[in-house]
Amino acid sequence: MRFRTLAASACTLGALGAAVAHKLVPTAWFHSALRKSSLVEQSDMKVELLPALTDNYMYLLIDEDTKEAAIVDPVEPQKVVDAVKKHGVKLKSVLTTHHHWDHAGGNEKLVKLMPGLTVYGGDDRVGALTQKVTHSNTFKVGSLNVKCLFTPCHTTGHICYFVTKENSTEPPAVFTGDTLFVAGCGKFFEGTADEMYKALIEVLGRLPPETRVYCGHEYTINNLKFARHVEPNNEAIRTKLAWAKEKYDNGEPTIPSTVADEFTFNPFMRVRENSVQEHAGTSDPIEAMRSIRKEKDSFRVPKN
Ligand SMILES: N[C@@H](CCC(=O)N[C@@H](CS)C(=O)NCC(=O)O)C(=O)O
Ligand SMILES: [Zn+2]
Ligand SMILES: [Zn+2]
Repeated sequence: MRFRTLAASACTLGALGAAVAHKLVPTAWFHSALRKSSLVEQSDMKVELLPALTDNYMYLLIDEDTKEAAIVDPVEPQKVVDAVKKHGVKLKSVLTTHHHWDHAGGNEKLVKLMPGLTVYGGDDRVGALTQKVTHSNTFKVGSLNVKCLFTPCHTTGHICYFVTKENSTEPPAVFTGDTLFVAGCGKFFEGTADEMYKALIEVLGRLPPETRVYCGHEYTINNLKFARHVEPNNEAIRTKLAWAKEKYDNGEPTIPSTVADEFTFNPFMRVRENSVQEHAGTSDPIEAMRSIRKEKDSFRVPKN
């Protein structure tokens, strides 16, 4: 059983080859098997982080007032059904960030397991879509307000979901899929540096600074190693990297972060800073965005 899992994982390493695989895969396998779920509890909303696949996250969002819930990117539907049962909540909706299989690939199975769900998304390629949304559309999850933020670039139909509770003193939440990661951003598969600049700086960057950021993947350590390469003298990056390694070693998530924190260590959120622009060899923030994304696409992540 164990051997088969390792063999399958090795295939996905492609060009790295079998020699490297036999050293790397057991560690990665060990960690992905041990990834813990975790619960962020506020009096207005709860968010349960549900690890899925190798490094994806699904998020169960619970409105404490009504016990109604939504699930973000339910790629492993059975885990969602189990979590819904465990919390004793009424699952009403699916919030799909984008159509890629590692995010939307469980939608069809989930609606079969739990008929009647509203499936939100911003792209006709999203499986089982019932409610197509675009920028500034709003809807409710129980008493929580959800606002759709259109952030095209990783894909042309990418949506982030911003969640608030009226009159609450607690921080809002944003589910950012493959647009904003902790210390990184998604690849520009279907868009441009200009679009990612708008998404990160003008849309997500203008949310309240305390907003908790729940992203689509656990990429934090690799992202911070690239961030350190861009800004070797940024102490916030080094501190966050040491913290993230400790979390990883305990099988714990590095999520959520906050919008304010992202501005201190995420190079893609820092393209207006001199240090990032100097590294990119430009004084234009959009050119800097283009340059560091291109560089990260072929960045060889160091061991330490
Ligand atoms: N570099 C990724 C490879 C997988 C990948 O391409 N992921 C997509 C999202 S499914 C992405 O946009 N990654 C952002 C990045 O590599 O900086 C990893 O660390 O495993
Ligand atoms: Zn994606
Ligand atoms: Zn993804």
